Amino acid sequence: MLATETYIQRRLRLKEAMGSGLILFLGHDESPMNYADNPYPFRQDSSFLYYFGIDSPGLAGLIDIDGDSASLFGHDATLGEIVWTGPQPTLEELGAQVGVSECHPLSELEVLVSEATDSGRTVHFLPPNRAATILEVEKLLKIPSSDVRQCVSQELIRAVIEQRLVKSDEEIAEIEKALEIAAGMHTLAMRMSRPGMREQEVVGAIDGLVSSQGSALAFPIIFSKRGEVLHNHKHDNILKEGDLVILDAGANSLTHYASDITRSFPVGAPFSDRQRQVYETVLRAEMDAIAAVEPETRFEDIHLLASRRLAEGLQEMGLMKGDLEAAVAAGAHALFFPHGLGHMMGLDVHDMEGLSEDLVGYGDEAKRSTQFGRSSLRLARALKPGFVVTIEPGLYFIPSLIDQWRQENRHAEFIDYDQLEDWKDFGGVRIEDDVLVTSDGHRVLGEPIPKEIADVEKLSAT
Ligand SMILES: [Mn+2]
Repeated sequence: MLATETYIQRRLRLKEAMGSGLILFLGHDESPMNYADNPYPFRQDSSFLYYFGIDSPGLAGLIDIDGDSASLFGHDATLGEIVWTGPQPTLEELGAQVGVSECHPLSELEVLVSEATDSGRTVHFLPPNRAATILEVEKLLKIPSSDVRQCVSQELIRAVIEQRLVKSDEEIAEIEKALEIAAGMHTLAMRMSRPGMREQEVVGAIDGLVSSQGSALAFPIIFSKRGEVLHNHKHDNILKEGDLVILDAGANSLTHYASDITRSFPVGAPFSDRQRQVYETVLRAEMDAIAAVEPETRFEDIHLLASRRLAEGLQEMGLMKGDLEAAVAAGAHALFFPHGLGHMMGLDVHDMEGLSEDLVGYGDEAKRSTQFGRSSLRLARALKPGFVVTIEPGLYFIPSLIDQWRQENRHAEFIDYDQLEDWKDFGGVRIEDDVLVTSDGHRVLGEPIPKEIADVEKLSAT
C-alpha cells in the first residue's frame, strides 16, 4: 500500500475535478474458477486500488462530492470465516490505512445510493470490467444490466483518466520495483534457455521467480520461437540451437504497478547474420524512438519515426524498396510491423484500457487511423511529464499475411515479394522498454536489461 496521505489527496483531487453528486467505486469480488471456494487469484479493480488502495474482495467506496466525505463499505469477517481464513483486519482498520474513517456494512450502501437517486442526485460510476460488477450496479442503481455500459459517467471517466495518466514519484518508484522483478525474469530466461528444452520449462521458471517474490505476472507470459505470433501464449515448442525467441513479460509491484519488457535472443548460439540484421534494425528503431520521447511530442509521430527506421532496415535487407517515406505513409511497412509502438502503463499494463482505450491514448486531440497496422496504435496523443509509456517496435514475418498481401499484390511498389519468400520461417523480433516522460525529456525506467547484441550473447549464447 502507498502512503495513507496519497489516497486522501487522490480522492480530494478527483472531488475537485467533478461537479456534483456521488462517486461510486465498486471493488472486485473473488471470481470462481469452478466453484465459489476455489477462486482465481484475486485482482482488485485498478481504479478502486487507485483511490481506496485496499487489496481485498467485497468492498465498495463512495465519495460524496457535495457532502465532502468518503466512505468504505464491506463487512468484518465472521467467526465462521475466521476459522478458515485466520484473523482478518476489521473494516475500520482497513479504512484507516487509506484515510477513510466512515466505514459501514455493504447493506447500507444500497440504502444510501437509493436515497441519492430518489432525491435526483447523480451517482457517477466507471465502466465495470466484470459481469459481476455489472450485476452489482444493476442492483444498486436499478439500471438493467444491458444498459449499464451506456449509463457510465463520461465526466468521471475523463477525470479519472486525467488524474491517473500522470504518475507521481511514489508511483514511479513502484513501477521500478516491478521492473526489478522483470529484469530478473528476462536475465533468467536468457541464461537458462538451452537447445532441447521445451518453452514451457522456461516459462515455468520465470513464473516461479515472480511467485517467489510474492508478486504476480502483469499479463500472461509470451515466450516463443514463433515470435511472429504476436500474442503467442502457447509454450509447447522444443528449442533448437540457433532459434531466436521472444520473451514479452512483466510483473507487478506489490501495490500492483506493472512492468512490461520484451527481449529477443538466440538459443545456445550467437545471432546468425540474418537474425543480427533484423535485431539491429529493431534495436535502432527502439533507441531512436526512446530518444524522441519528450513533452509535447505526439506519440504517433514517434510511432512513424520508428516505422521509418524499420523500413530503412528492411530496405538494407532487400525486402522493401522505393520511397520509404511514401511507403510508411501508405502503411506498407505494416506487413512487418502490424502493431503500435507502445501504450500507457501504470496500475494496468495497458493503463486504463478498461475505461476507454481511445480516451486514454487519443483524448480529444487525435483520431485513430483506419489503416492496417496504424489502427492498432493504442497511444497517439502528445506526451506530458509523468506519463509512463512502453516503446516496443518489432519486425515479424507472418507467412499467412505475406501470402495474402502477395496474392493481392498489395504495396508491390514498396515490397520485394520474391526476396521475402525466403524469410517466411524467420519468426519475429521485438524489443521493449518502459519510459518515463520527464520535464525535459525522458528516462528509461529500471536498471538496464541487456539488449545490445554483445550483452545479449554474453548471457544467452554460453
Ligand atoms: Mn507492451
